[in-house]
Amino acid sequence: MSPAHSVDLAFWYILGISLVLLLGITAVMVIFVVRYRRSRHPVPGDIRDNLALELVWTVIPTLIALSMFYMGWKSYISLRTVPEDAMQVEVTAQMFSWIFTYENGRESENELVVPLGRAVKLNVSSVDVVHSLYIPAFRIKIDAVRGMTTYAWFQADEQGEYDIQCTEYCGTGHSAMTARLRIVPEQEYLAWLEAEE
Ligand SMILES: [Cu+2]
Repeated sequence: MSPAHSVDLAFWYILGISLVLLLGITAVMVIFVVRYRRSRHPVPGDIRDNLALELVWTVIPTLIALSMFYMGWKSYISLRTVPEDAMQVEVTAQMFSWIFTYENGRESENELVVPLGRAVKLNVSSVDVVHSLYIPAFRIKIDAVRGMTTYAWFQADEQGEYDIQCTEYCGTGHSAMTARLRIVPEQEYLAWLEAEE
């Protein structure tokens, strides 16, 4: 499963459980308010030392919380595990643009072009302040820090154009620090790679 897919799965799983709990708790609350109102039940029942009840309300929420952790953990692992055959692109952040450097030395500014169907590893750094590389379409977001290299990876199985944004406030030009990601067929990518800028 692709990282983007497993991130989405974790999101929908947690949202689904939240909805079930919201509706369930609200329904039980309304029923209790009506059924056990003071005019009908002036003396409340004593439910202390109900071992079965205590076990149920401890074990079930624990299992639910652990399963949510498991879904998040699995998507995190897939985001951090880069396929061995991934192509590498160096990403350099600066106030206020993105420089992409390819394996053959070609550079492009604010435009990341990658071939369809190949894993792409982005090695991210900064020449000045802290920036953050964000590609929402592929659910990846990683800080760009001077003096260290961080990474993210993705694989596109469809042609398309997507937004890249800086998501760490880095100065007055921060809001304009955007770039485009273009996914093109392999042949078009190779032609682009060899073309002069
Ligand atoms: Cu920035």
